Amino acid sequence: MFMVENMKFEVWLQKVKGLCQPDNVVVCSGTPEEYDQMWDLLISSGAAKRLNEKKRPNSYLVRSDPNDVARVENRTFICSRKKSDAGPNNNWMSPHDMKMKLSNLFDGCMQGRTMYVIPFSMGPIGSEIAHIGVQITDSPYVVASMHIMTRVGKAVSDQLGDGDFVPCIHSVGQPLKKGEADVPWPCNPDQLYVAHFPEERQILSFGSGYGGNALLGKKCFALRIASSMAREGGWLAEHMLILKITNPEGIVRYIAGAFPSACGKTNLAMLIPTIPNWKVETVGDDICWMKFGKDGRLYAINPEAGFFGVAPGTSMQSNANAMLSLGKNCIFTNVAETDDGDIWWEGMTEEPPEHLIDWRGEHWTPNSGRAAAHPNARFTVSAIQCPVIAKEWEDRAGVPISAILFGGRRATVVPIVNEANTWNQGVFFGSIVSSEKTAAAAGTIGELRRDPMAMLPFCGYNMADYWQHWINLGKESNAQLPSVYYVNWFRKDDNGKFLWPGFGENSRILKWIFERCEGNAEITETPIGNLPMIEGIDFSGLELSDAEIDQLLRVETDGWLAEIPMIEAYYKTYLDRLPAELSEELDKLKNRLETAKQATA
Ligand code: O2Y
Ligand code: MN
Repeated sequence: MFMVENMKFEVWLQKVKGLCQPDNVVVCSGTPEEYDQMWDLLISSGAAKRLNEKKRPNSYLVRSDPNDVARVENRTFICSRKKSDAGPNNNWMSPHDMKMKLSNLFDGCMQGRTMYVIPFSMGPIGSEIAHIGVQITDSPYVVASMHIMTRVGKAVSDQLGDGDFVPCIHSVGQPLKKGEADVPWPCNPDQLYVAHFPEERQILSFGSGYGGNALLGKKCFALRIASSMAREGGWLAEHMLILKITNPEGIVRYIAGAFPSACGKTNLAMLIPTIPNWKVETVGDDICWMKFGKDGRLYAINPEAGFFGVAPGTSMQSNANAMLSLGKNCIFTNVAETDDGDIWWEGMTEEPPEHLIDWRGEHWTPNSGRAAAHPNARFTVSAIQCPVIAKEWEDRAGVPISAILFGGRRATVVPIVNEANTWNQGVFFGSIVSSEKTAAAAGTIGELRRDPMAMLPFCGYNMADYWQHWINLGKESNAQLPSVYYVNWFRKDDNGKFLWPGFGENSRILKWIFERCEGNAEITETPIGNLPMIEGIDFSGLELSDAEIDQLLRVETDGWLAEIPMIEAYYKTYLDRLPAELSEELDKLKNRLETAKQATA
């Protein structure tokens, strides 16, 4: 049996074992043999199927329970001692009440099952930016997924030594009585809790085996708990991709970017530039931890080791590098299965196959009138399989960040790119990130959802305190902070047609940002921030009229003035915790817009 020699680990393990009462305990070694054993178990339980070896070597299709298909925000809790410390952005329960509830639920919850104990590193082992966690779980699917999404194995236990780690306890919440037959995907959605204890840095998750609810290194640790650790330690744990950009002269810059869901974050992270001789490579697609280096710059690591991407909509057109990553050694969850033992999802090909087995395991044809893959179907793949993974992606020192992008999905008002004049204005940009709702629910299309820094579901404490933390970092004496940009790829014309082609063409905007960082691009100062000069962006070869370019780069004074009361109302939800610096930024914006309006009246 694999051993971990750590006092805190030993004491905790015995306590959890006594509570959960598993039939067996396995401390995971992270070896390929262990990975294969998990799949043998998942195949024999009926949860997984090995795909056609010739088409998709060493890859598996998993079907979850139809009631356990996504992160469940309304069952996700921040259990800080004070409710106000969790903030209006989080569900809250007191640590005492949550522990009472969960100790009842965890009592005997692993009977008839094996308890797996997974020491894992978030970030390159030995990096000063990385941190270690240990996840206990009764799900072999979670073990296999953690092998891909995090670093698991002896090197992690060696690094841990007698040091500290974030304890993460997970159970699918379905014990087995003696002789009771298991179901393919055990779960307990009626008793689902994903609970975070930021003050004691602990995660307890019960009832779901899926994604962000169950792979506790990802959203739970790397964002919710880490954001709270980062506040204490003077660093940043962010919901950001990390890009490496190389210009034709070979100069390299790194950019981080936060975007709410459905804004093409993974596509941007793996973008193929359309402008000649520029190169874009991936460091991370979802999470970014940044700590100050001795030179005062922010150095970033991707704490994850894999991608857990949304499958539907991913194609050779939208994200060729993601598709090329998926040739082998993958897990596909809730996608459809083709007749030749491969996988398919909506958007993968222009024409759907004539027959499929859908994500629920039922026969499907194009006339079935329902999606073949679940809209939140996922691929899980090691980052190393991405053809454009940057060689620095595992650098222990991290990569120095030159620019931070914030962006949302906005059909109107917001220009394609806008540079903050100061750090505080950049924090203001992040605090007002918003996307139009794309859900078809009546009356919600076009309605704005504020998602500050794309962290609304992931900030482990009061969002207003989080903004204050960002502002305070700007006051660090030797800080050499990145410049901040707000981008909007989703501007539409008056007929509702997207003005900007997006995808690889976004490289034109990245080029301008890169050149700004190099000090080689001019700006126009405007009431909303610094906009590019028209000639500063390479629009060559795009079918864009002068009027359309003007619309992409215009300051819509009236539209912005109409935003002010909406931002004020949003800020009011944070009461007196709102940083004074953000109220000041809002006032200054309002004044500049009013002055501009009067000047043109
Ligand atoms: O539904 C889930 O559990 C996955 S959520 C997710 C997965 C990968 C990257 N980002 C997200 C997200 O919700 O931001
Ligand atoms: Mn995400």
